[in-house]
Amino acid sequence: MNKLFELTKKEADKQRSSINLIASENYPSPKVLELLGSIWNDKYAEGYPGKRYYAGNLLADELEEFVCHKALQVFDKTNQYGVNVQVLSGSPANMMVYFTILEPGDTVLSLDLNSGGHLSHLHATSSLNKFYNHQNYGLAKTAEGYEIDLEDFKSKLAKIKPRLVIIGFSAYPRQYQFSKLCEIAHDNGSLVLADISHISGLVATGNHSTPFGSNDAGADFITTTTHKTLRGPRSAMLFAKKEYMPAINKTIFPGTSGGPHLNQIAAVGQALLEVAGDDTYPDKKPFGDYIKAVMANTQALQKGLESSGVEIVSRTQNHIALVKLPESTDSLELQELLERAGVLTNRNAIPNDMGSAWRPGGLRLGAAALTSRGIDLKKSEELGALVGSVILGEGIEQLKAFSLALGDQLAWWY
Ligand code: DSN
Repeated sequence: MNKLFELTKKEADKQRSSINLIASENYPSPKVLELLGSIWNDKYAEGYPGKRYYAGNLLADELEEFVCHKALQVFDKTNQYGVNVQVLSGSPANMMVYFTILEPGDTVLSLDLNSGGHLSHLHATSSLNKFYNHQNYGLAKTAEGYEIDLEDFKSKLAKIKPRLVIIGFSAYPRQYQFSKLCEIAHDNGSLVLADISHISGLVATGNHSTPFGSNDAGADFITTTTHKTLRGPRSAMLFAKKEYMPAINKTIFPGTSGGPHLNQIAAVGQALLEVAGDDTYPDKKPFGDYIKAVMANTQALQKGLESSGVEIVSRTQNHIALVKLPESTDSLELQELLERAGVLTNRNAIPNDMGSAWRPGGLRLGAAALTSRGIDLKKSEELGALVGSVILGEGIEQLKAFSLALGDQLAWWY
């Protein structure tokens, strides 16, 4: 066995024995992985179905058209959107929107990183800030934690008049009404990009409001990665109102990208078949039931965390539980300690964080991956309580024993 296969085997063993609470990760079906490693990898297909620059793409045309059709069937009930499935991942998908509709000097309004925004939403460190101006809206404290500050959102829109508003988050445990936010932004004359990378599984199953809407109630552009709650391969999709599709397609090819990764497109198609109920994940559960279980398990995890005395930033309404760490905690050391006990998490910034990006003040947890492995409510709550104890400085041996046993018990599909 060469070094690469040796490492892959070790990683598989490690994944199987790990308790994965990273909110942006998941375990796609073996069919998704099979297609990702399939002969679609061998083919170049610059262009779009019906207009390719190399020979031999009739089946590639059929594949891409099929996957686009499935994507629209799963997400768009309005028949107002088109989709491009050639984008390689979430951050490039967002960039394709910027390159399509922004001119140098245009202003973009998005949620700031500490409040749960994403790096690719033109955070201060983004290389794209040399082309565009960037401003943030923020969160307001409510009885449930922190939620989008509608007054701030409205007043920033009125004051800044951004060309583009981004609605979509990386560490935001609450739900929000896309139609309301889209209407406010459109009333102001701004275009809207909804980045549903984290919640696309929830949106697809009606467990979160949708940005696919008619007229002003819908986002103009919608991006999503396909490997988080959607449970597909590492890839992305870019939806846009039909009027913007020719420009979006042109930005992607030939504007910025070469040949699409047909193997990724095929694997995304498999994930969409599973979401639509045309095929199933190995546990045979309908995808809608899976998403409901993810949300219930996240609540159980949060209940366990709270029972240990840990502080929750905002009460979960999705697949994310966000913890405010005690002031004295070094979040990097905590993350490493949990990993040594077999539990994978990621340290994360939280609203009003005084820590650095390397040692922020929060810990983000999610139940999407463990739910794919069949964890139940009781175990999720126990796990939350044990992780909570470790956060507060106790019980590392108990957590280690629990995670070892749980890793053995949970399903493993590969
Ligand atoms: N790591 C992913 C997330 O957590 O949002 C994407 O950057």
